[in-house]
Amino acid sequence: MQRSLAFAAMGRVCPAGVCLRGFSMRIESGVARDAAPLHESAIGFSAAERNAMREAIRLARRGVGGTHPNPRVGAVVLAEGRVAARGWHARAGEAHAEVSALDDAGGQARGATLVVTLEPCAHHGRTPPCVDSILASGVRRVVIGMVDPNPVVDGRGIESLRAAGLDVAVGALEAECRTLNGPYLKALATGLPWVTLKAMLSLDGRIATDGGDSRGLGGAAEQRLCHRLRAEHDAVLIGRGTLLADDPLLTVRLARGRTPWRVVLDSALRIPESAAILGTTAEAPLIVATVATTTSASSRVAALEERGARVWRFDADAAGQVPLRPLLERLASEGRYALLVEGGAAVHTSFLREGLADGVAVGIAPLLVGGSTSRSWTGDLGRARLSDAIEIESLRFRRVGRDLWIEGTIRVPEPVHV
Ligand code: AOF
Ligand code: ZN
Repeated sequence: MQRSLAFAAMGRVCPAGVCLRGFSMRIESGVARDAAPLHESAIGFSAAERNAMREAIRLARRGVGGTHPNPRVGAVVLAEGRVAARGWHARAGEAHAEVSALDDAGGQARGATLVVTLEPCAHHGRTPPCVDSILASGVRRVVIGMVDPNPVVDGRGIESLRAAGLDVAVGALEAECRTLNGPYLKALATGLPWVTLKAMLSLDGRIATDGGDSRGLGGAAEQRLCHRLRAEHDAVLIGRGTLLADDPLLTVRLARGRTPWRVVLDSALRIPESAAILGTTAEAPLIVATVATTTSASSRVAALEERGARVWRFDADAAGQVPLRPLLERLASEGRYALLVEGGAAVHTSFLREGLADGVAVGIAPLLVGGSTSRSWTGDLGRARLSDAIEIESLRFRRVGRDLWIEGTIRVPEPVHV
């Protein structure tokens, strides 16, 4: 279906240089190669159209946490230079953004401009082609943020609109539109989810005291933010160490939104039956990822499945652990395109060493914890020189209650082999 079609795009390379951090994405299609260049009119946007695109991006963000495996899309109808109607895509299977904006516009769409963050689709999926609705609406001009790399679209929407005589401009606020859909674009290009590593630290860089006390390191506002972050992701992941230390539920309780899938890395399948998270499997899927193969494990598998957990087995990696890449591939293939990793340090370190992390979300509490064995949120990254350090870019700093929050993306995640 749509997902398998999407993954047909994997591994393609980018002759046109349309690149999203460490990987490349090909946007050129058979259709586009033979027709006029897709970006032909990329420089012709009015100030009103750029502002409308900004509004469309804001609208699209309302879909964060709900749309995958579909993209986040927003749309605005501009009539006589004013925003006359708005729409966004809320979740897979529901109306596409441009169709809901056109519905909202009614007769005002005639002769107007449609501004949409992603190329309209031209295929019959769970919903009919948006291009048909656009043509029926009487819209005269369409301003598009970026080409949809989904192989079932990939330039065909633009070509159909142009073939019908509409004025189509592509590339308005393209960088922002790409950032909006980082997880969708990454999953389409690589078959892996967008991975954000989340940690809470003291001002002296520790995640806990020497005795392992970490509860309440973040203030009340930080805890609400953490729940919102969960709601914005399709899955959250922790290691068994964190499960044993904190006994977390990983549900969304202090923010609006639904609980994401929960994933626990448990190579030997020793998750205790008393773990609180096992009481929450009716609320959202719980996946226990393991490499356990022995017969003794099969009774534990049965016990976990009886509690409603799903057990995913993998062949162990060289260290006897759950191999991260196959696990991530499976999550992406199930439409989980945005993954939040909540630790602990060994798990974060593995993601960083294998070059599988895309972003960080780190809180810093104004507390000095000290200690001689207390750790930071990363372990040995195999970087001997400062010049080899993993760099974080596109930084955003926020004050959250008494704490400081830093978010950013990881620049060129290079695997380290030591
Ligand atoms: C969306 N929302 O606003 C736009 C999309 O099978 P469907 O109907 O869910 O279509 C999915 C594809 O349609 C999606 O992967 C993307 O390529 C395209 N455009 N999808 O869900 C939207 N504009
Ligand atoms: Zn569509």
